[in-house]
Amino acid sequence: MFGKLRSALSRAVSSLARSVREAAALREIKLSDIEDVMEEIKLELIEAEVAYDVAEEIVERLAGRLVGSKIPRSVKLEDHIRSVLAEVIYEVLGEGGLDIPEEARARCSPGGRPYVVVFLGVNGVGKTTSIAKIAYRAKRLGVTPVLAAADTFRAGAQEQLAYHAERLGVPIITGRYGSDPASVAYDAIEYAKARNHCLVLVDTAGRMHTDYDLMGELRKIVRVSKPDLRVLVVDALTGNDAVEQARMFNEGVGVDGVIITKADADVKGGAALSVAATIRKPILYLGVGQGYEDLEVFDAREFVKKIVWGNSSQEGKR
Ligand SMILES: Nc1nc2c(ncn2[C@@H]2O[C@H](COP(=O)(O)OP(=O)(O)OP(=O)(O)O)[C@@H](O)[C@H]2O)c(=O)[nH]1
Ligand SMILES: [Mg+2]
Repeated sequence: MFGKLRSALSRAVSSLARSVREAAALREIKLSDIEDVMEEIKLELIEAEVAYDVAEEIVERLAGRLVGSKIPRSVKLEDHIRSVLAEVIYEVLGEGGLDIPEEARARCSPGGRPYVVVFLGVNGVGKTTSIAKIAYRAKRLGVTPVLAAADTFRAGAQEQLAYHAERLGVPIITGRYGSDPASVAYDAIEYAKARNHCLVLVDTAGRMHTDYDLMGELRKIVRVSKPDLRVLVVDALTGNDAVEQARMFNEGVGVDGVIITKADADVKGGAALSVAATIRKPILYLGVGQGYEDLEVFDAREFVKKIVWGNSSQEGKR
């Protein structure tokens, strides 16, 4: 995963080390020592599908930290640069988020309102699959979620979610095709309240982020179901388009957290970083395959370690 981003960062460390080695031995680092190499690093990041603005922010923060600094003699130059780079990326990326089933369990109270999560995103990004994975995770934690099949738009969507509900042994509220998706979400919440379920996961129809009618429909679902969390699902493989989607959904409906799917097939790795940095919302999970277990809680520190130091314990498995 993320090989391209990792090698771009690794090259960045080597080039920076080369250009500051002499300067650092004699005096403080000046902007002129690193200007060229900063431009090179920016381009490398963009090639790894880091959004332009985000690449620029990383490079500016990096220069801000290095210019005027003296490298302590006691540390290896490359290691020093690497830890500065890791800090910068961590700042730009932000913290990870919460784990939905854990959160639902923590807030659960008899007779209380269930924890309601609405999933948003364009067609085929993996909304329904991610819901099934979270339902699986919730069940293992002893929380039985109610699924709301509020995609009454795409043929087969109801059956697709019902198939997962049956396999996972969790209740589902469905609706007729063409019926109001907001009412399906509402019914699922009422069902959960009546039977003391702590979590409701609302599936919605995929839509183009440019489709304002459908955006309006999503806003209605959100108004009616008053979710505790609006989760945007984006596909890592769509690269820069994922950033555009994030911006549009965040402005059009509001987004509280993000799931990046298909990270297992993503060699570039820029999307995760760019989406979180652009809308300043936490990444909650990475989708890493098609099975129910293929969902990783996103750990920002671990992610940064993986892409900057490249020695994660997870890495050997892929
Ligand atoms: N490799 C991989 N495939 C995934 C992942 N998440 C979802 N998929 C696949 O992506 C395809 C689309 O997933 P869906 O869950 O149907 O996507 P959706 O967003 O609900 O699609 P619509 O309902 O049409 O908008 C399926 O073939 C999934 O198996 C992932 O993390 N990794
Ligand atoms: Mg779907």
